[in-house]
Amino acid sequence: MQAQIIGAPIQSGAGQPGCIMGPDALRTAGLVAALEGQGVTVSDRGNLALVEGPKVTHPNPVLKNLQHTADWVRTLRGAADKAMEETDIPIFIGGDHSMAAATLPAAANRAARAGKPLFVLWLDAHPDMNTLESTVSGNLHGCPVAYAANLAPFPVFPEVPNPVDPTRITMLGLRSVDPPEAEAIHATGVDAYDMRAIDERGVAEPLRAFLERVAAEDGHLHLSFDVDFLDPAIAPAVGTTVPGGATFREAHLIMEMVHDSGRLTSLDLVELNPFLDDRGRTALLVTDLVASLFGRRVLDRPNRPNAGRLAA
Ligand code: 4U7
Ligand code: MN
Ligand code: MN
Ligand code: MN
Repeated sequence: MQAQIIGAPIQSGAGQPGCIMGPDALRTAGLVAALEGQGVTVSDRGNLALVEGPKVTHPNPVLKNLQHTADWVRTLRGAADKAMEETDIPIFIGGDHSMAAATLPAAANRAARAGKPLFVLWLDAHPDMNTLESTVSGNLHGCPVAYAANLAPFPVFPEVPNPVDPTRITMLGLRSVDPPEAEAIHATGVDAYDMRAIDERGVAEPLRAFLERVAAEDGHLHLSFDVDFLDPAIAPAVGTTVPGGATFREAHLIMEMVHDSGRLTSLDLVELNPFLDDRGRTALLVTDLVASLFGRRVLDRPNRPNAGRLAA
């Protein structure tokens, strides 16, 4: 299996700086070796360079870094559409979650070309379903799902020829949802499991049902992993920490089950802010989770006495 790594050092969609260092921190933590250790042939394409695009404006004055983020989304969209053609599994390393405004439409384009439905597994404390009108913070990393699913006009971003079907999106880990986002989840039929649902049911049951749907419909599967899905006690390197997140084992189990499904077709690793990390532990944890996602089993894990202290 072949994978391409595409670094997108974008931070203008987030409320605080630092995600620009995300791709390099993931490489430093050993992302390429983790993939190669699972037999993946990796081509690391390095970090993208921003290409400035057409001038965009919007009447909502609260929107932050609109031009810069729009330029990034356009730049990454071009690279993502290309990577989708070239490799089995494009891995987009960020960078803030506004990246998904490029990677989701690109994944949907590839699925449409293949005549398959696209499913999205969204692991995040937040649904990122704000519109350019509903966002209160003005941070565009809170908007990519609304854009990619065509829930509202986003004239500042490129056209979306193949909108993502909201009923084929499963979200796990939600615990910070704005009122317009809650409304959008209900109105569109996104399959959303907040942390209360996970407390009651665990991650395996809803995830198994989702993966069975993907298999039954012979779908493509894009996994968008926002580091704030994890509990901040084990993953401090995020700008938008919300207490009560996924545990170490819940996160690994999800990765192991997605691997076993054999369905993964593209991946985002986003929102890592190394400036806020504690001796690289969050970057190391994410890298470890990627190893599980590509097939490392519990019994194959190196038994490093200090690994638990580092990663958990
Ligand atoms: B992330 C938020 F208000 N909803 O819009 C917003 F809570 O990519 C948070 O999931 C967005 O980290 C978080 O600013 C975006 C806020
Ligand atoms: Mn997010
Ligand atoms: Mn989030
Ligand atoms: Mn975040």
